[in-house]
Amino acid sequence: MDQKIRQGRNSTQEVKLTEHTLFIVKPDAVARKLTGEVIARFERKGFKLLKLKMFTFTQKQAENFYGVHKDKPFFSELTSFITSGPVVAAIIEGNNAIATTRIMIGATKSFEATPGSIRGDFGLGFSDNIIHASDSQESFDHESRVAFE
Ligand code: FUP
Repeated sequence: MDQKIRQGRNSTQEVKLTEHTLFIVKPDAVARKLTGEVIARFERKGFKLLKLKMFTFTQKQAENFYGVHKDKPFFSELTSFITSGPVVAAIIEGNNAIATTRIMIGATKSFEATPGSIRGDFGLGFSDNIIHASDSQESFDHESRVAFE
């Protein structure tokens, strides 16, 4: 369900109420015992945790999960990193979940991510950048299917 919010005299903003998104605490963050810190940020923000799962990606699952990047030069680095240890996947619910979560995680390169964001506060890596989050409804549908299959 969407709701229009007035922003001044002539503009409105669409807010997607009870939208869902997926985030994955990556192997670097699980190994550094940051899982609780990361999940807590989403709970404190007001999101509702709907599903939580700890698992280790198989190579096949990783290639499927990151299918959009299959022709990129960094694809094998990406899949070898995400399969390197356990991850924690979560599905959360809340207003504008996809866009808000992307703001909360920060820029892809952790060393450029704004302090206050998750990557900005906890990491310096690129592949090893603490957290993944879906960037669209389409990627949420695909990624949540792979992670919770
Ligand atoms: P993000 O959505 O912020 O996780 O970033 P992308 O979907 O653009 O990239 C997916 C993952 O690939 C990122 F976590 C980082 C990694 N990556 C590299 O390792 N090298 C690159 O050149 C680009 C991305």
